[in-house]
Amino acid sequence: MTHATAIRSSLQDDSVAYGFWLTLPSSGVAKTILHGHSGPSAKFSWVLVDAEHGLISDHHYYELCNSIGSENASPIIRVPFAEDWMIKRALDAGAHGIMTPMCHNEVDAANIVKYSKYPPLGTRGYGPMFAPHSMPGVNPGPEYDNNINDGVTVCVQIESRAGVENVEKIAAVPGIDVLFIGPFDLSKMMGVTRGGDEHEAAIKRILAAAHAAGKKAAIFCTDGSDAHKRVVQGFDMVSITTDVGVFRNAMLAELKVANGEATSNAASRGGY
Ligand code: 3PY
Ligand code: MG
Repeated sequence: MTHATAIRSSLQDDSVAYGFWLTLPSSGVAKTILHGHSGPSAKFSWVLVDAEHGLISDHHYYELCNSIGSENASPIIRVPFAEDWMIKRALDAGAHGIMTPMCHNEVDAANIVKYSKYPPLGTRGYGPMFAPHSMPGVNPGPEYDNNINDGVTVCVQIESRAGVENVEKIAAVPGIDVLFIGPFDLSKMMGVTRGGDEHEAAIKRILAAAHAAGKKAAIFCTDGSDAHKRVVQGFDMVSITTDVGVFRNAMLAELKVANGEATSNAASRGGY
């Protein structure tokens, strides 16, 4: 039996898996967004805990994973680099999935799978004393140990010209679950305009390669309309936006209203 994490269930259902980027090391921020959904019929099934570019590091992982897991969403930790010890630390703290930046070829991809799985499939070292705490209903011991190789969601970022050129071979690597596009690095690494023809052609190639190999395709989006466009295009998993992006935009929009430069179109609020 595979652990039915929120992200795994959502991807298996063939429904779109919506998530957002957490760059601040704050359970309060994560839970404020996740807790008690009222409004949209869709819900967030995952949160990307960004230890590559966010202000999050190793010692924040455990608390963040538990807070996110307690809201029936999956913490996916983006480690700073695809190294075995970084992936091990993320999984041992309770990540339901890992994401690695800059997967350039099938050798990178095979190593990432190897670091994410216990023997005989891989080389993950053993010591999951804390890992099941973020997985409601999963007991420590054999229940976690015997199922986590299949339960962990392995996401690799395709965000370089080499990654695109090798994407069919990357997608074919057993144990890779999700090809996750980083559109900003992709444009910079390819030396092309973000949103231009070459960039969009690369994105389409990654999407097609993932699906041809029976894998899932995901992409980082800047806002809801960007995400909607990608859902219509056929992406299985989209990150809507980032915590700090939303805070800044919303705060500046309210400042404009207060200053008389704009009229509010947000729902009026009666409290904090
Ligand atoms: C990119 O766009 O490069 C990303 O990795 C998204 O954070
Ligand atoms: Mg990137």
